[in-house]
Amino acid sequence: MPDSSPSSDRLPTAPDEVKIVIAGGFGVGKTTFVGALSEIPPLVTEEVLTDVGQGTDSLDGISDKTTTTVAMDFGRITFTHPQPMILFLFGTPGQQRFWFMWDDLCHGAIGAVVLVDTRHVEKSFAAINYFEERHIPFVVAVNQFTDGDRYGADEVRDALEIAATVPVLICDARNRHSVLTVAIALVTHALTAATPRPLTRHGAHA
Ligand SMILES: Nc1nc2c(ncn2[C@@H]2O[C@H](COP(=O)(O)OP(=O)(O)O)[C@@H](O)[C@H]2O)c(=O)[nH]1
Ligand SMILES: [Mg+2]
Repeated sequence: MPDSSPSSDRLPTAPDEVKIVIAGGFGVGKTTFVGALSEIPPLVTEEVLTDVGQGTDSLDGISDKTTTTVAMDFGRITFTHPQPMILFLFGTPGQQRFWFMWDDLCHGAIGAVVLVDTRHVEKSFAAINYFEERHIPFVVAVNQFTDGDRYGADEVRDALEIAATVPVLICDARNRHSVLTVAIALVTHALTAATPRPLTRHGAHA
């Protein structure tokens, strides 16, 4: 039977099991990203948006959004080539009021994808700060919403003052090939960056 698992010749030597975090502001496409990439039905802890979030969760530009992630999204993808590796995907809850969970979610992760919504790039600024401050490797994935302004990678890099060493990619969170490319870019970036130091339980480096 042909091997249908994703493959890439670009993956550097990696541990058998790798955890990555999918982060970014509210409504940038994190749940969509995990769902497009996961080989198992993603565990999604979505709740229907209610009045409780009114005034807190800005639906500006995402008025058709009816659910929100209250704990996390979880997915998994298995690589067999160039070596066996299981990638565990953890999507963060986007709303500021759930940020107390981020340190736990990021514990043991080799790095993060920060998704950026082209219509509201500023929504992902706090996520970028979070990973920068903790020296956790990350890549930025610009999610091109069809009805949004078409920001290019350079414009997003300038707008969010992203360091030249951080890869910025264009992606479509609904497209499996596209999100796979982003995930591989993150693993490559994280494993080729300076040897990461182990994280303490609180996300700070030991
Ligand atoms: N046009 C377009 N819509 C998207 C894209 N990614 C996500 N969406 C939609 O944007 C909305 C918010 O996505 P969601 O994954 O729930 O965002 P989250 O809050 O970051 O988890 C949903 O209605 C998605 O279907 C994309 O790349 N293009
Ligand atoms: Mg979500």
